[in-house]
Amino acid sequence: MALTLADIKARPREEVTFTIECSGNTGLPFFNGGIGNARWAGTPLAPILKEAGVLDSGIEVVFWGTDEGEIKRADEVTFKQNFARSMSLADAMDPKNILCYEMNGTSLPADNGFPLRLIAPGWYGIANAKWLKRIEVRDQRFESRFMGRDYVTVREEDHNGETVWAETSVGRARLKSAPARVTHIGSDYRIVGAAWGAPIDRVEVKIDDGPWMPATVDGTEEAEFAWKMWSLDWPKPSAGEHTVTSRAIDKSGNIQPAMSDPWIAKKHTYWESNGQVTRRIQVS
Ligand SMILES: Nc1nc2c(c(=O)[nH]1)N[C@H]1C(S)=C(S)[C@@H](COP(=O)(O)O)O[C@H]1N2
Ligand SMILES: [Mo]
Repeated sequence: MALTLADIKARPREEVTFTIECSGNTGLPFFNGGIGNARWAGTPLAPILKEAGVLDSGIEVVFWGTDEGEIKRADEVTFKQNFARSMSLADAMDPKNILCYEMNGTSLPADNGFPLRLIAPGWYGIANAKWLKRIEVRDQRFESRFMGRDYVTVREEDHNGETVWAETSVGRARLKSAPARVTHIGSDYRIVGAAWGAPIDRVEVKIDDGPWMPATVDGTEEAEFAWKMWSLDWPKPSAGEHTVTSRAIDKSGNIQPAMSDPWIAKKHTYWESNGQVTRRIQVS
């Protein structure tokens, strides 16, 4: 099935506000800004797959981008390949996935995937393939640099006392928050930040080694996949360096893990890092 951009734009339109986080956004000082929120518009993917006629043997959907690079595998096999990411057929058929041609009310910018990208709400950045040129259904699990070599999380897991090392392809977004900035008017300081990755119940903030304090979470934005902004007043901090750490708690009661939590500490690659983010603040 071949579709022009005009064909795709003529199909039913769907919008979603979705915060995309790069799975490499560690929260460590060298990379903590790899995230952004936008209003994306496009047409649902599932009806197109259905119209194309997926065979019973189809299990995996591959999204190919126009960007390409040289691949050199550990076994020395070398070749040129376009960017490619895949999803199981069940994940791809999620009615929330859209083939997106608009960002914040304007044509998708070149950097963000013009003419067309996948928007897969609830997934880390890498799943949201940009510059799409082909979508195909295959009857085998698909491996590529961006499925099976890069964007692979290596985690040491405890299974009833036995250590199991698991290598998994980066998947769905995880519960996370971060302090974004500290503002002040005179001596009245305020910490503002964001929380995302799961339905947010509340956010708590710790200054230096003090107790966790409840932040005020902005209740106006009800979009399921959009980050929530939060703030905490910080009256009259003493001069000098302080640390500010936040943790999000989701509606099921899960708490964003500390960096020392085994979930983070026993993860040996930097992908999918949803540990608590600590920022350093200089008050003068
Ligand atoms: N074709 C293609 N799609 C891609 C990528 C890429 O390199 N090529 N990078 C991915 C990664 S790692 C991220 S974090 C997001 C970034 O999306 P943005 O540029 O709209 O923020 O795009 C994803 N889609
Ligand atoms: Mo990324």
